[in-house]
Amino acid sequence: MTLIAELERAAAGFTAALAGAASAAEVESLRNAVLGRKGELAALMSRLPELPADERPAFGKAANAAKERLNRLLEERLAAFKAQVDGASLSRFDPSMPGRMPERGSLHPVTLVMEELCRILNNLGFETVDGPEAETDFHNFEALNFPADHPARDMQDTLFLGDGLLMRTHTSPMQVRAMLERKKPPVAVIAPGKVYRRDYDLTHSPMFHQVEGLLVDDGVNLAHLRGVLTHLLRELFGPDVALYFRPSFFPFTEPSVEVDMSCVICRGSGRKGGEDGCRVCKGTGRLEILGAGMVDPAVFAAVGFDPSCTGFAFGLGVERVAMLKYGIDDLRLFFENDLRFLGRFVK
Ligand code: FA5
Repeated sequence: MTLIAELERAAAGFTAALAGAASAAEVESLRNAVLGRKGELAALMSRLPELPADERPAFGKAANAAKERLNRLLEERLAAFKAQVDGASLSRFDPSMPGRMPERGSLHPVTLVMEELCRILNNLGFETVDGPEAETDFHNFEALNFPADHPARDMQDTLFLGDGLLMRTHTSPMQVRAMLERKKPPVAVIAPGKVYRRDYDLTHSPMFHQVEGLLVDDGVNLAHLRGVLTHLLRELFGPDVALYFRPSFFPFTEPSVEVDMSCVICRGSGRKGGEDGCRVCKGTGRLEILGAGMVDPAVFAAVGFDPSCTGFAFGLGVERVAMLKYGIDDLRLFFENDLRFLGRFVK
């Protein structure tokens, strides 16, 4: 029998065996036996030198064509077996089985509160501004009426970077930048961001977040400040929240106030569940929530505004608001990245 006839017989045998194969595994073993490196086809090819030189190209061509055709047939047969298996598993599909839910992420609680604060204040017309976290002494202290030897600098444990730079200790330097940029009133801005102090305990962290607000315009007074803060805190904590202004001191505001609000847990009663002392407000019925005041004329002078301008500023700690809003009593939880804690905020 000629070599080419042997090739045709092998191809016919392979086609018949493929048609009779009962499983994908059988098809795979046929692949090895016929098309594999030591298979029938390879053995025929190795006999090429037996042919006269002028017949070799025709045989080579026929062998390659057969190999291609058989490969295609084999892949078709394998695909048919796979489709059968898929069909069978689909028929076992139980639509009443509970699904496997993908894990869902959420925004960090501090981000959620920060975004809510900004949304409420943006709706009142305050524009959001940004500024550097590594600040100059001028923007963080000097322009805010803290001269170099002012004892009020001791209130904030500053992380100094050298070369006149420091990690900003509050968001107030951004109000200085906003006034310098705008050059004259009106100014209505909020400045959210990270701030840094050498501080660490249950309620203090070395990095935390503040949102600062500033309004400078004709005839701005404490009543406007009270109106804005009342709206802000009621939007955040509910319509029954009461506000209390206590005299305080900040170098950059005069008069300055510390703002308390009625306790969100005991609703200002100081008692909880028949007990005497509410744990959150320690029985006082009030919670300290933010610092504020009328902008000191010295600040206006430092940024080149007319010192007779009028304006108010306020600043609050975002973690503090988030702790009250979500009933969290350890601020460090915010920064431990524990998914059991963060998972509580998935909507
Ligand atoms: C200030 O930082 C002022 N710049 C706020 C201000 C702005 C007053 C404009 C007047 C006008 P104070 O140091 O009190 O103020 O900080 C504000 C809030 O930041 C505090 O009420 C507290 O909620 C929060 N806070 C302070 N230190 C920490 C800390 N280490 N960790 C977490 N929150 C803190």
